[in-house]
Amino acid sequence: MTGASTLKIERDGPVLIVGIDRPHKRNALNDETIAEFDRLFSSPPADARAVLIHAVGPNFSAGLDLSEIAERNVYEGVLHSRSWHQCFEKIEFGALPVVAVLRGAVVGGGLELAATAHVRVAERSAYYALPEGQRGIFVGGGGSVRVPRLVGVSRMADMMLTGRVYSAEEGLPLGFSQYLVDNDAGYAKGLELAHKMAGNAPLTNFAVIQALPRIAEADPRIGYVMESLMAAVAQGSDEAKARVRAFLDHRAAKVAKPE
Ligand code: 1HE
Repeated sequence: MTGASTLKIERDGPVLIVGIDRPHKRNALNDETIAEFDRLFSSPPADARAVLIHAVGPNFSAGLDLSEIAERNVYEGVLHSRSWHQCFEKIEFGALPVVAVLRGAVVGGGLELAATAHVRVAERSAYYALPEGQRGIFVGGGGSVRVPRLVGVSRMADMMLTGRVYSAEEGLPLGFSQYLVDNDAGYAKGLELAHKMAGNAPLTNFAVIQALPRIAEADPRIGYVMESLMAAVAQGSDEAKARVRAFLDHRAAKVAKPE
């Protein structure tokens, strides 16, 4: 503990807002930041329904705080990487849907953190890179599992081997983000999306966070059965019945048609 928090925590109704707050170090993630994320996602406020992760300052995150790695031996390096895994697992597979607002550097461990979010909103200033190759290291925050799911193994290999950098515009169709907005518009867009997610039935959000990615990676014969079980659990809940009844009684919103 340094005493000075590296995360800025706020609330907007049901949305828990988490700002990475080390702008003077380009939001590089040091041990304290990871520990603070871990504590927060280990026991988020009971009344929170969604999370918004954003950057204080113009960069989402410059990745691992490189000033700390010189101190570690090989075994400590393994434990350090595992501490990121444990923390990021809590973000990706917690009970709450997470939106990340990306801007400026989304680099190395910053991209690994972004990949834990369920929805990513990129501002035009965002750029994606994995400079681990140039630094003589490797990803250690789950990036070799999560980043290929977003953009494919060959694209990640190219980024690590050649230092290739993708812009926010390029990143949208490739899967780095699902949304692209103008600079300084990401926070509002992310908050709007977080409120939408917070308005869902908690059991549906649970199914999307916990069941969907596991079904997508399961043997299809197992996946179909898991899907049927999850569907029946969700459908049988009182909240689902009330929401379906509201639609049939013309009391619920229709699907919005594209403009
Ligand atoms: C840092 C870090 C950092 C900045 N660790 N201190 N990540 C990287 O290899 C990216 C390294 N950073 C950069 O390439 C650049 O800083 C940026 C392109 C992101 C931003 O450039 P710029 O010109 O806006 O800032 P700057 O002048 O380079 O940095 C400002 C300060 O932040 C400076 O400190 P100062 O004390 O000299 O003012 C930098 O040293 C500091 N800083 N980035 C520590 N990353 C679980 S494994 C994950 C593995 C990885 O993430 S490897 C990738 C690491």
